[in-house]
Amino acid sequence: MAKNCFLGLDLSTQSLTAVVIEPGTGDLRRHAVHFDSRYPSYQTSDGVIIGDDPRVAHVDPRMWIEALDDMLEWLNQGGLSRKIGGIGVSAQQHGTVYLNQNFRTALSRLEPSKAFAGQLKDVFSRNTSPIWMDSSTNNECREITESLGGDLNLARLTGSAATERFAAPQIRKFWKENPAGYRETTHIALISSFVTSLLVGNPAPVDAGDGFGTNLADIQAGRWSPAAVTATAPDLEQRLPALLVKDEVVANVSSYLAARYGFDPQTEVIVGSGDNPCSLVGLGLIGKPQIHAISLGTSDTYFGYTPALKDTHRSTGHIFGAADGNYMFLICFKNGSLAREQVKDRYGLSWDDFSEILMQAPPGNNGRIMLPYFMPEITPLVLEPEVLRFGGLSEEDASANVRAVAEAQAMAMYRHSGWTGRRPQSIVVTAGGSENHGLLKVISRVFGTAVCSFETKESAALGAAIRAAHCSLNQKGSKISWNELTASYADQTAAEVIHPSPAEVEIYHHKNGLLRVYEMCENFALGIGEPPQAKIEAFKQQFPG
Ligand code: XUL
Repeated sequence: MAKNCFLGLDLSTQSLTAVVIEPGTGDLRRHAVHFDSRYPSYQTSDGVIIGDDPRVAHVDPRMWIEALDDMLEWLNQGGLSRKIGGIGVSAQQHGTVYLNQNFRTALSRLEPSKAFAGQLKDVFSRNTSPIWMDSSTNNECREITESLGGDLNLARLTGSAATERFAAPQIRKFWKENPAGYRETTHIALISSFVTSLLVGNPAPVDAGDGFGTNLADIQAGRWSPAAVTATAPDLEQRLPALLVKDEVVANVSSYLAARYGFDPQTEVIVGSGDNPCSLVGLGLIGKPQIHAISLGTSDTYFGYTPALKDTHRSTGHIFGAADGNYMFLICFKNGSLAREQVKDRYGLSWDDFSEILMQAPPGNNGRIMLPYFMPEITPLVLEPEVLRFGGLSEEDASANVRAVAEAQAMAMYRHSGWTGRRPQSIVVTAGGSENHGLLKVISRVFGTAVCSFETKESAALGAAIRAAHCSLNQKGSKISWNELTASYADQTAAEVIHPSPAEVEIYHHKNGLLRVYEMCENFALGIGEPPQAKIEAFKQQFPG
């Protein structure tokens, strides 16, 4: 039986998605399992357990295991699993899974007559996993920053200043609050390495795409940093997965996976990675630093490929590893699609109405600005959620609020991505929100650049499948390039491209333009700047409706 297909699994915030590709044919099969509706007993809302403190965001990892069981069952029932030669895992980044000494033995003794879920109930030393939306570790971030010589030094060493959602502060908090639970923990996986472990039947390594998003790695050396590990918690390194800087085959699927879910025992599993590093591959951006990407998913992310590390002084944004052993930059915004949804629902609109309002809107919104911190925000760091309105933006005005949320999100991306170097020649937009043409139009005006949307919404799962194909085929000597593999899926020449007019761009980039107004509003809200009124008036005079 020829095994020409490759499987990408993406465990995102709200769902588990599978994409199966057959390189060379352009064929693509997809399937998704949604957490809230399918597993109500875990009481998640948009994939997360909602507690009283808006800064805390956890998930019971047993829910992810159930979803994996269901997905593997779907692949088996449809006859797909036996056609698969290699598997790549993508997952929401930064979440940590805490495992006890039963983990290894339970994986080696799985009985093929039963699903994963029932057999892995007792492998956890912590019942829930903090995920990327958690911002409850500000104290631990401060402690780690102090031990490692300040924000700039930490960003230079690990690729990021101490960041609330990252593994290091999360692990430190767990160790401080529950030392007995920490002692019981023998292995701390990232979500991507956890899912990979289930597929191969052993604790699996993590790649640099996900591993650099921990505040624990030395990104120059490509290994865990002894200083960062020591600053986090005692005896931590022995609990961490191995760190790989380049895609590699980790192992073949476990005998359990072959026996229960119909995979060929020779099916290879490559090292898992984060959803954003996988999207970079799925969008065809490896080796293309001139094109940047925006993912409008549960989080909004702005990212791009960088062939070499540049020594920039900065404390915002992140550097992660890319699939080819080079790097990518990323800036993450928590008030992404959920904030847009809040505004849409507040005014009883459909997504079509929302997009239409943006398509019709004159750029600039007459100087009216919203800071849409419905939840604690990552960029800029806002720990107490609050929605702020400036320039006479009335809460009753549906259209003005729709414009204000979309413009604020695009302007935050522009403002906080300046440190990454050259502005892009073009931007490709992916994930759910990329279907919204109004949003694409706003982004093109704010960035002053051509914008197109990516046809396949599941760019992370697609990227994971392409990474599996690239790694597996090249290890067998086939010398297939990233471009050849992505060409049939990431053909941006076929997409509709939006070009902004110079006059529209000027409304944001003029010295009295909306970007300057936005910056002042943001600084004012953060308590580091003057009230923005004068700048708003200057904008209105310069661009009177
Ligand atoms: C990136 C980030 C999110 C998650 C969820 O740093 O936190 O994009 O990966 O998708």
